[in-house]
Amino acid sequence: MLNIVKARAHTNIALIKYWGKKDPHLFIPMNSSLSLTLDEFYTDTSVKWLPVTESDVFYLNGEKQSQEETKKISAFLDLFREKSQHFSPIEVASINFVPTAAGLASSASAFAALGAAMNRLTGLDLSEEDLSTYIRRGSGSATRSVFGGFVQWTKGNSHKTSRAKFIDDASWDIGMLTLVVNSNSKKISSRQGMAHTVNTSQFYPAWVEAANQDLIAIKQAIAQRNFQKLGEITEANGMKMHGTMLGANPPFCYFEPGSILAMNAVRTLREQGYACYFTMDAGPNVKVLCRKSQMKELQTQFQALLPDLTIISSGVGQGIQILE
Ligand code: 2P0
Repeated sequence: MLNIVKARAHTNIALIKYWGKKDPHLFIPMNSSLSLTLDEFYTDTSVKWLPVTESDVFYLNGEKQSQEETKKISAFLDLFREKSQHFSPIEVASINFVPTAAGLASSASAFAALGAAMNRLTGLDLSEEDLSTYIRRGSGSATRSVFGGFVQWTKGNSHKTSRAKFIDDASWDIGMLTLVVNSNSKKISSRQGMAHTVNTSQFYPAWVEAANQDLIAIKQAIAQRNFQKLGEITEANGMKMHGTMLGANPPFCYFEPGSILAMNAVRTLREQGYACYFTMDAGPNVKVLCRKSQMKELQTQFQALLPDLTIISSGVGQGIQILE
């Protein structure tokens, strides 16, 4: 058996959002989602067996993490230890490669990289789809980071059936700009936000229905390589997700003034003929789906309209990789 393994996973941005859990313990979502994997943001994680007399240790960006943080990681490692029946403690060392001030949380790439490394270390060698069912239990969005390009997370109804599926390699002139409105960490975590929405939002049932329809439509757009349709569905789906939060009790909102300005800038540039569409996650930053070939020019245009914002461009990322 190997003693040390290092793996890489890229983050992903949902075009059809995951927002709400049916089973919080198993991370079974209320609706299926679909994402684009990005090459600019990723996590490298190595895992190493430790002697049985020691306990799990977790280093993030070179710093040893607290017992509380390590406990969360240990619970995830246990899934792999139980499945493989190898119960030794493990040292986890992760480095997040997210451009400074990107303001992007990285639980997707983090759990995907850790899961990929554990899959190899324990000798389980599960297929990527099967591995995604374990990765899901670290963080829902991580399920989709198993593959590159466009990826679906099929909601399923059990540990085995809630899994990632590769849809398309997105090699048809696709890119994404991140307009960094605020790089501080968010006040309401996605986990809290989605639970509060499921429990209290009058709009929630309509969201689930809309997400199901949007998923079918976006897959058609991808199959037809219809960028305009892809963008329109992405933009509308993101806003419907944010609408559910305005219908929660009490309501809450991730938009900041700068988010509205950034979305308006997308509309302005679209009116000028650029193919660009926005989406937002559980934070104030605005992500812009665009043509890779227009990304440089668009970045200049956005910077002129929004001079104070940091703008990061990214191409399409690949799926999990074993590095050594
Ligand atoms: C998504 N988000 O589909 C949605 C859209 C944020 C908004 O998945 O509780 O960190 O770990 O499953 O995956 C962020 O939530 O939540 C997220 P958990 P996660 O990308």
